[in-house]
Order: sequence, then structure tokens, then C-alpha cells
Amino acid sequence: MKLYTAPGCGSALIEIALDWCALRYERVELSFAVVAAANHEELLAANPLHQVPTLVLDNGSVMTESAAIVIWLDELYPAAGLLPPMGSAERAHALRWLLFMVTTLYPTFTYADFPERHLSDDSARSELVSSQQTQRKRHWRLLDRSAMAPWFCGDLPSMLDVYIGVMSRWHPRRPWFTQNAPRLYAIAQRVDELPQVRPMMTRNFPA
Ligand SMILES: N[C@@H](CCC(=O)N[C@@H](CS)C(=O)NCC(=O)O)C(=O)O
Repeated sequence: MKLYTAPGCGSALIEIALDWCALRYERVELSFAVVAAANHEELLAANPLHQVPTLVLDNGSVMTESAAIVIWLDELYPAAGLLPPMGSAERAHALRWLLFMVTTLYPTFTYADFPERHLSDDSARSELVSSQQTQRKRHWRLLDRSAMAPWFCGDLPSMLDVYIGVMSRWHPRRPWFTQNAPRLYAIAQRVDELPQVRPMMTRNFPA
């Protein structure tokens, strides 16, 4: 397998998931600037959206969308425990909020990172960035109220905790969470230390 990554980006989620399943893969590491420029021929051929993570499987087929990759890996390697067991109440909770994170929270970063794709006027772009940042904080607070303990899905860690750990590194960043989303802050601090998470978390977010 070949994984297209960029340090500190959403590809960290899948680097961690692959480590968690003890899978070997080739990493193609690009800078965020290269990803943002949208003209890396190999990545473009694999994924016309030119996003990371993009995973090219050994049979040549391509997986994109972090949540799809996580669910697919969980189907192949259920014993790893990326998600709570099939049919459990915890899994329903996990799927609901995993999809929330990728369909509702993640786009606030996409719009705020690339406002020029949507608006030509500078002040309208600033307004879009600021409104996405406000929405994002609202989404984080909602997620905080939905967290179980000690992990997001209860007794066992899952990829939900990894999403919280990775995405809380992005704006408004970890210190904001201490006051505004304390349950998520505790989860994020805890998930960083898991042995299956720590190496890739450190690689993506060096101190
Ligand atoms: N829905 C995708 C989002 C992936 C995504 O937006 N990745 C960012 C990096 S964190 C990216 O590649 N952005 C470049 C772009 O959208 O042009 C997922 O969950 O995998």
C-alpha cells in the first residue's frame, strides 16, 4: 500500500490507523504547500480532489476519505479495535460522531484554508474564514457534550479519540479546549500517549 501524506494534516489519522493495525505501507510525504498547489501529477491521478490521505492499495485501487478508510480497515481487522464492535451501542455512537467529524467539522477547515476557491472579494473571504472558525467552535462544544468517559466511546479507545487528538491540534488548537471542551481536551491528552498513536502523533506534530 502507498499512502500520500503531509505532516500535520488529516493523513496523520490514517498513518495512526495503519500503525494501530500493524500494517506496513509506503509513505509518500508531500508538504502542505504541495498539496495546496493541487498539481502533483501522481496524487492528482490517484485522487482528483488532490487531498491527503489518499491510499493506493496493492491491487492498484484507491481509497480516499479518512472515515471510509477507517471503516474499511475495521472490517478487515476487527480485533485491532479501531471502532467499537459491530452491532454494539458504542458503535452506533462512534459512527454517528465519526461522520459528524468528517462531514460537518472537517469542512470548516477546508473552507477556512481555501476561501479563495469560493469567493473573490478579500473582505468576503475574511468573513468566511471567521464564520467557519465560529462554527467550528460550536461543533467542538457539541462533540464535547457527547463524549463518554474515559474515551469518546466509553471504556476503550477508538479512532474517534484519534480524530479528536489530531484535529484539536488545528485552529483553535489545544489550549482553547481546556476551558471550552474539557472532556475532549482530556481525551486528546490521553490519546497522544497510546503506544499505537504516539509515534505518528509525534512525527506529525513535533514539539
Ligand atoms: N474528507 C476528507 C478530507 C481530507 C482533507 O481535506 N485533507 C486536507 C489536508 S488536512 C487536504 O488534502 N486539503 C487539500 C485540498 O482540499 O485541496 C477526509 O476525511 O479524508
